[in-house]
Order: sequence, then structure tokens, then C-alpha cells
Amino acid sequence: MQLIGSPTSPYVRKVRVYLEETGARCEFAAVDAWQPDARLLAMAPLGKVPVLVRDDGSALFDSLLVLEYLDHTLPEARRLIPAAGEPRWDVLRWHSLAHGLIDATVMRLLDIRRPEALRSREVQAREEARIARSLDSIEKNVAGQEWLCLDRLTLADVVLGVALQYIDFRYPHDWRSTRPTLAKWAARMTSRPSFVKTLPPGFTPTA
Ligand SMILES: N[C@@H](CCC(=O)N[C@@H](CS)C(=O)NCC(=O)O)C(=O)O
Repeated sequence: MQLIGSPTSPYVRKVRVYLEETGARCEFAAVDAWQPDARLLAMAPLGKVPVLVRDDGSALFDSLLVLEYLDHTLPEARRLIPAAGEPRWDVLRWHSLAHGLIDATVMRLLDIRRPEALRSREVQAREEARIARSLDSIEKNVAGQEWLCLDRLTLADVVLGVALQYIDFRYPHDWRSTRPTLAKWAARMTSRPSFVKTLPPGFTPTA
């Protein structure tokens, strides 16, 4: 299998950290997501990464679908997404929240990168408020625990770690001083080898 994606994309990094953590076998092919080539567009007409090319040549896209598929290729003991019941909804709910943090940070960045006359402070403020509100809510819910769900690493931890580092990368600001529990959790999670190995080029982790 081959994972196609950009090394700076947080959506791709979700999958790369997952692969490092589970040991699922898949080679990585780096592309520029903003200049997708014809092969990529033929497989994934939305032109967004990550794209997973399966061994039969068929493609899956959208990070959660790619992650669900990869998880199903593993024996149950190595999976990071519970198969059923409350633990599954809990992990997927955390995934939605962390993925939403990534979406908000991307939306803000895209607005900032528009020509000055087209930028909207209102759009940016809306995304910044969304991020602040979500971080406040997460601060109340991490409660000093090592893992977000169950008593082990799950997809929830992987995606929240990626989201927090993406905020540091693209929206650097002091979110830590008012959220000390989350700051500690983030420091622990992002020091894992899976995170260190997949750091986006040009990003120096916040201490
Ligand atoms: N919902 C998608 C989002 C993927 C996405 O937006 N990827 C960005 C890279 S950060 C992309 O490929 N952008 C290229 C474009 O929008 O043309 C997922 O979770 O995979």
C-alpha cells in the first residue's frame, strides 16, 4: 500500500503517526497537495490528500476513511479504533473534535494567505473563537489522564496530538498558560517517537 500526501498536511500526519504507532505497513509518497498531478486526480478527483492506494490499485481518500481501512487490516490487538460499543463512539467523538480543530486552523490559515484585500478578520476571529472554545472544553476533560479513551493509546490521542502541534505550527499563540493540564498532556504525547519522526518540515516544536 502507498500513502500519498504532503509532509506538512495535518490530515496526512494523522495517518503517518498512526502508521508509526501501529506498525501497519505502507510506504509514503510525498506530493504537493496544491499542485496535484494527473495520476492523483484520476484516483482522487477531489484533489485532496491523504490518498491511500491499496495493493489492487484502488484508492481511498479522506483521512478518517483511510484510518478506518488501515485499522481493519490489523489484528484486533493492534487496532486504535474500537470496533463497537461506547468506546467506539467515544474515540470517534474525540476524533471529530480534534479533526475540527485542524479544520478551523486550516480555514484561518487559508484566509490569512489570501490577497490582503480579500482577507476577512471576521472569518479569522470566528475560527480563533472555535479553537479557543474547543481547547477550553478539552482542558476540562483531559483531567490529568494519560490516555483520552480506554486505558491505552487510541486514534483519539493520535489526532489530538496532531491537532495541537498543527496549532503551534500555523497559529502560534499562547494557548498553554490557561490550559496547563492539556499543555502537559500535549508535551507527553508529542514527545513520542511517532510524532518526532513525522514533524512537518519547517516546524520547531514548542517546548
Ligand atoms: N477532509 C479531508 C481534508 C483533506 C485536505 O483538505 N487536505 C489538504 C491538505 S492539508 C489538501 O489536499 N488541500 C488541497 C486543496 O484543497 O486543493 C481529510 O480529512 O482527509
